Amino acid sequence: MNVAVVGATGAVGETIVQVLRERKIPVERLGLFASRPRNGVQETSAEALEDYDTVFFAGSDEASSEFVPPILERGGVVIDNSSAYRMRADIPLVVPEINASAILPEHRLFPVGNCTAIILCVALAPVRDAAGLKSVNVATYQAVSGAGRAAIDEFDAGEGPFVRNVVPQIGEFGGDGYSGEETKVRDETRKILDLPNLPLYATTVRVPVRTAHSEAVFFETERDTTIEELSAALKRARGVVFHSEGIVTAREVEGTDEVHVARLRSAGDDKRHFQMWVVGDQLRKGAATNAVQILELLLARGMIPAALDSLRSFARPSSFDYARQGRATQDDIRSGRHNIPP
Ligand code: 2RA
Repeated sequence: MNVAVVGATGAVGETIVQVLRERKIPVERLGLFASRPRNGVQETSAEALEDYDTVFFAGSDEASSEFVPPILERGGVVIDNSSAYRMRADIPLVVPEINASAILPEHRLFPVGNCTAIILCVALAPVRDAAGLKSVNVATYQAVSGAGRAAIDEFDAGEGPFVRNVVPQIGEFGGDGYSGEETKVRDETRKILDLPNLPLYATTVRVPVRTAHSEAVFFETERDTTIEELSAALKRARGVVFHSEGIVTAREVEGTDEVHVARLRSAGDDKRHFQMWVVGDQLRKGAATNAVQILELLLARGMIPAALDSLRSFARPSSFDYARQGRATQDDIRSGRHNIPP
């Protein structure tokens, strides 16, 4: 299987390359592309991408809009971290822990959701399943690396708008007063959780943290529930690390693939209002790891024909995480559960 990464010099693109290696994805040839060529990274062009079966995009919406269609026309598979295709009704927005079943055999294009929305959804899906979700209010504390490589470099140099600051605007404001990020979080969370009418209000804020997004989440359930029931659901949930005591902070979760939930508590006496603190590395689970998990699902389902030969010659025990865990079933592999640490 030949794999290309477009936007390979960006924060997400670099992390995709790292996660592909870590998870031992059977890649025969890895092509790195960016808008400008440099040290082993080629300039992106439709012709250059013709040699690749599977292409990850981690660049601008414009790059995805231009280069994705020709890849799909020739039968290639695209996993796209831009927002260009996320809200198309005919295209699933997959978070493997939550909605792997949304993938159909004919699908070739897989957008990866907004990082803040993915982290939020991994924490909210167990709540939805345990007691239903009636409404959500979230305030975010988003890392500078979510704004891209240039913002990180500026921040590391002690410069730019995020040093000694808290900035309550991510993206442009719309006519309703919500920022682009807030609108994405609302719309994509509804799509991923399959709750199209969920009342969800976000305030998204950039804070002087290098990596990992934190989210203060207030939610109302459909049914009466308890801290015990919700704790049990979160403990069981794939991809969640539940902290029944203490706190968890952004710096501690840098470089990890799980979404951490702490400070679950009641917000009233009616058994339907609760709050929790949610933290996740947005470059990994919020972007690169989610993208690579989608590829793992496609490989396990035989949806990347060019990969079958390399998979056959690939040493089975090391090819997927399930072997490392040594306890996944075929069903786990098909549904993607094998990729999620216990
Ligand atoms: C951010 N959610 O943090 C976005 C990712 N680009 O700005």
